[in-house]
Amino acid sequence: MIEPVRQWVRDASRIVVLSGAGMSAESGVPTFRDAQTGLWANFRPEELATEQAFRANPAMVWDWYVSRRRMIERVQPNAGHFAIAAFQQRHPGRLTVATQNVDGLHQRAGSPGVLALHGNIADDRWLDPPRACCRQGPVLDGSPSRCATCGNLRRPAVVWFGEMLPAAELAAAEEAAARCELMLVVGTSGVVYPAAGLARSTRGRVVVLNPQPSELDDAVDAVLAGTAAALLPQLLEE
Ligand code: BV8
Repeated sequence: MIEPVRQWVRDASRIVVLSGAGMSAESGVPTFRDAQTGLWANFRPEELATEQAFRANPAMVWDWYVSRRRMIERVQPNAGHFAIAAFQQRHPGRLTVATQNVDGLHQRAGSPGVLALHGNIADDRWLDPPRACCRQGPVLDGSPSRCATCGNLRRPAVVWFGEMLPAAELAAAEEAAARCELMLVVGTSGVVYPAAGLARSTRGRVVVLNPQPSELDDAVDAVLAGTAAALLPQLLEE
């Protein structure tokens, strides 16, 4: 099945890659379907990645992000990330990356203009709108820093469940999806919206790259059962 898809890549003047956690699995980043470990083993990501969870237990949720940040600092982009970036270098403006991932690995592989739909785990922001007094205090391990005057907390600059996606990135991704001839949906269970909805709203052909079945398989033109690091070099390298 890979040969027709290679031809679709050659024929497409506009391509979108919509990536999820499986894109980074071969870099050693656990996916969201993978069981949480340690202190968080009893929680589902949907329960931890929320404002409510953070307000209820800032230290526990903050610790989860600190441990994920430390793990992401130790990993590298994989052959799938590099195949996408190399294609973008060879064909400027022809391939757009819209990612659900917060690990920054597409950017570290050299992809330009990555649409980070769910933010970036390496960045922080204020939990409540910052006041004139809000100055970032010391980041003490185990708890988020807070403004010494008003107690405003620092939080990871990611999109939590129940929060709106960044409007500019989402609009750009919707525009790219509407205009592309081909969308490669790589390493996502297709469960989380509105990101997964991009695969259903595009006018182009849609191809899923995933070793397992996904929620999107019923609505796409082809499913390539395989991994990101194995399939993307085959599809994108001339
Ligand atoms: C929103 C950042 C509007 C945080 C993430 C009630 C109220 C409000 C909203 C909702 C609601 N009920 C439902 C919703 C919508 C909700 C949603 O979709 N929930 C799901 C669980 C049903 N969405 C939202 O809340 C979004 N916002 O709707 O706002 C709104 C606002 C206010 C009020 C009303 C409406 C925000 C969603 C963003 C959440 N943040 N991340 C953090 O990282 O901590 S999402 C997070 O989970 C990831 O970023 C990722 O997007 C998602 C996990 O999905 P995947 O990427 O697919 O990963 P997964 O592990 O599931 O799958 C991995 C896949 O890879 C598997 O298929 C596997 O087979 C495959 N794989 C494995 N190895 C490989 C591989 N593939 C290729 N190669 C390999 N080697």
